[in-house]
Amino acid sequence: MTTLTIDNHLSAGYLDAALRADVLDGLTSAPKRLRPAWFYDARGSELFEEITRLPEYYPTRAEREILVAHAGDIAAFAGAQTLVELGSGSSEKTRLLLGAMRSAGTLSRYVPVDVSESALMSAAHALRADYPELAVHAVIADFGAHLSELPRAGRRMVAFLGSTIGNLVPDERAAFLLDLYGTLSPGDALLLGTDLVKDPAVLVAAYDDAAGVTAEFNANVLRVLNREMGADFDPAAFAHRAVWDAENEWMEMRLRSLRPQSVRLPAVDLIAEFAEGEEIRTEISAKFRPEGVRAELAAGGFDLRHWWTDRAGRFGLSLSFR
Ligand code: AVJ
Repeated sequence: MTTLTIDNHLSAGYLDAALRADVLDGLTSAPKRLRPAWFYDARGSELFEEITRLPEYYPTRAEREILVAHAGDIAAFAGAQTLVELGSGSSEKTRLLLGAMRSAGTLSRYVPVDVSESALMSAAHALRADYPELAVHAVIADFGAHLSELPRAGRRMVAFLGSTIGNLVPDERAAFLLDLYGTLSPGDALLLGTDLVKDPAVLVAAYDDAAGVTAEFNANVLRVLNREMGADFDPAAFAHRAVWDAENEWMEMRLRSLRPQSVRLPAVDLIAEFAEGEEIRTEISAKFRPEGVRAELAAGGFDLRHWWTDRAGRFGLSLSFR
């Protein structure tokens, strides 16, 4: 029988306080910004799942192609009993890894880590049928803040897929990798998905799809602020923008105010003033080069030993060791 354990590191007030602090800081900065973590309420998580099926949004398919081809090698190289997955969401690609680790005869425990309790619960329940012998230890946590509280027993592989690391700016990535290094033991592995630098037209299309799903996803953050903070954003008064920053080699999503407007945010006692055309940066999504991935990992103490891409060379998956 599957055993299911749940650790909750997010007290009722934690997310609320983090949201308020972040929104106050971000909307009083110039230029205005919000953290991409706030996209992912239930609706935002659904919209992201929809994005992963869009013809323009290649990263999910490209990463899945790599996992289909190499999950067996990954399981053999890592030799881990525990798979820890950061930002596990729906845990869909995870099945490829779990299956390979089970075939390799090493798998005993899966530790999905996510801020979304609903995503964790449905993923854990969906796995029970297919992996009756697997111990699932779900951790509700902000992986930026609670890395040191992850369960430690046995050799571990930490999977951080989907290029979610690209949501962090370089300084944050460095801090994250050092933190992660600190919580791992020698021989533990890091499986890291990184979207690669490519033709900007391909990138812009991936973040500005023809069906408008990404625009909906972007505007959803305003609905989250309205609901959680009693704000009065009019989502229709902002336009979705996807911009390639060639110098930093990252995509930016922005929301551009279509007219001058004042927005009330009673929860932080703020009235945010927007000029016509003023933008909020809602996400960066860094794109990587193989040598950059290796260097960032090395600076964090990780030795990159295996590197795979999809056939079209759009996405990279690396396996490094502590
Ligand atoms: C889940 C953060 C990897 O940056 O590509 C998709 C989120 N944003 N479309 C990404 C996203 C716009 C995605 N990550």
